Amino acid sequence: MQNGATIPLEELSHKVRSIFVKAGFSAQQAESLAAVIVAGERDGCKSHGIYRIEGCLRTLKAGKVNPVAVPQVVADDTAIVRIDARGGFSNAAFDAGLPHLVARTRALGVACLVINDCTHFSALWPEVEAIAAQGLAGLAMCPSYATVAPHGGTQALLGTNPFAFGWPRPGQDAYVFDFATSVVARGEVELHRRAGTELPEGWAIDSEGTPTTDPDAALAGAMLPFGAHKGSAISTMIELLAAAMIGDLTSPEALDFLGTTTLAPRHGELILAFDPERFAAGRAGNPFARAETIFSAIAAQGARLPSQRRYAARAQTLAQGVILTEGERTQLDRLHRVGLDAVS
Ligand code: NDP
Ligand code: PYC
Repeated sequence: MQNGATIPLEELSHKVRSIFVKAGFSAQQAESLAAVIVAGERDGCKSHGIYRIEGCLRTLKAGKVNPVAVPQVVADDTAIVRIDARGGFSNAAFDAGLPHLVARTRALGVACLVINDCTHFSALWPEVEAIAAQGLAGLAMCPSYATVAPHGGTQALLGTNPFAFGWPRPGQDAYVFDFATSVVARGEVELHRRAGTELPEGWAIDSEGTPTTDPDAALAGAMLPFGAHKGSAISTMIELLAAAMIGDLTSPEALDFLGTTTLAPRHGELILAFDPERFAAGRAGNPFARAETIFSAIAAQGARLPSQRRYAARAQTLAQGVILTEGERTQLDRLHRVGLDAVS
């Protein structure tokens, strides 16, 4: 095997779960954390895969996450389901809230999940994919901490603020996109730093506001929004909807609260779900069939759908296991053996 060795998915899940349990996370928190991290490795999404374990442990060691938080669900007969994550990671909170979100969306046609007071580091596609698996369309967004300069600015202010959408496709994988509203996720910059490689041009500026391809200078300076003023505005919208509107921390507030970008930030998250059949009721055409017309027309031009690469990576992993480098396997073993003492 070139550059690595395969490990069965179940073995990796077990190992990641037990790293978290040994470090002091409850079974509920460890299960949800391991699921999202292993899903990242399974689908070839390295920026939110096993390399994030260290960050989770560092955040725990610094006392900035509640490892035994039991998310509290507040669901009534309105369209807003609230989850108080109690300072735990967002993942257990989402898992606890999903059945309520689905039930309210089926009852009302549209509903949302507000997660408050969570610690957040993960990709959002597992969440919109889980909503799409219920036959619903989903939108998820959250702030982060101030690491991105607004278009035309020179200093970090916005977060990398991810934005994800899922649309169910009966009988096949959902249409899903999920991206940072910065040019790339900050995790990609960190992976370049670790590999000792230069960043592509256009990703970042240094602390003086000058364009840079040096990952260290970029991490000390600011990343840039994708699509210039357009990404900057979408990122600002996320600060408004998924922070100010839900009574939780904006990206600059999250950075002030935490005081560092080396730990996972505390803030909230907003997730919306829509029942396409309820919206289309009484109008001509089946929304799922009409969606397929669009997807086919995209493919007919030779373009690919978002998540197509990810689903292909997943199929390969399910057949062969996860490929990890020797360095990754050594680090996993070390985290398993040494626990919190392995991180500073
Ligand atoms: P990418 O730019 O790698 O990819 C974004 C999306 O675009 C994916 O759905 C991807 O599908 C799709 N895509 C990529 N290339 C193409 C193409 N040529 N044609 C069609 N679709 C394409 O993502 P980012 O680096 O911006 O973000 C990575 C992850 O980081 C996200 O999962 C995000 O949630 C996470 N993140 C989390 C944050 C947090 O605070 N929790 C903050 C910022 C980011 P595919 O996967 O199939 O390539
Ligand atoms: O990759 O940009 C990122 C990120 C920030 C917080 C979690 N992920």
